[in-house]
Amino acid sequence: MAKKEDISNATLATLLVVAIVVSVGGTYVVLQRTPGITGLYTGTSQTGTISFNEQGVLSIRLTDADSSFGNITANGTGVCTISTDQAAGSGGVNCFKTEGVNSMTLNNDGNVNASVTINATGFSLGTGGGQNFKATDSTGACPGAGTLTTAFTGLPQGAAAAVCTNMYFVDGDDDLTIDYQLLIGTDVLPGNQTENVTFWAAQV
Ligand SMILES: [Ca+2]
Repeated sequence: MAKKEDISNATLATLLVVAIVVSVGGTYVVLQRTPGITGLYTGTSQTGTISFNEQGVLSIRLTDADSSFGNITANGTGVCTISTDQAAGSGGVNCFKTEGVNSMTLNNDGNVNASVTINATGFSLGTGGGQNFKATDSTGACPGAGTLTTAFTGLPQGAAAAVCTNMYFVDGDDDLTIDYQLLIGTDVLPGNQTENVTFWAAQV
């Protein structure tokens, strides 16, 4: 009987250890799987964030990049003054041209307003010669007093001159009409001349 009791005690001891291990382990697993076990609730609303960063694009384009005067015929009695906003055969002083109204159109196709300037490579225009430009805003692309060069102004070969200090980009309000005026001296020899004109944009 004594031997039988010893075996029973050992068995009971082993079962007790196994029971303790199972109990502690089970409690640990339950604690790991139970959300909000701390008892701190978050309430009935939660606030997160959504974000983005709009990228500014500065871009202008000439949707009409040609302002040919065509053939100019001077009477030789004084400086020829003529411009691209005049009809063929009329409006010139001491000269006329074969090309009708032939302006350029500048468009702001970016998504930021731009300060626009202009310069050119230059013609050989003789004694008393020179060239001018002007901008016309027919779409609301350059609102605000003093921001648009509306009268013929010297077209420089060096430092660019202001066209519009705050040109809008919104579609439908983003076009400027550009015209040019030439003053051609009587000592200019016959022949074809071409120059490049460049518009420059800076973000405002
Ligand atoms: Ca044109």
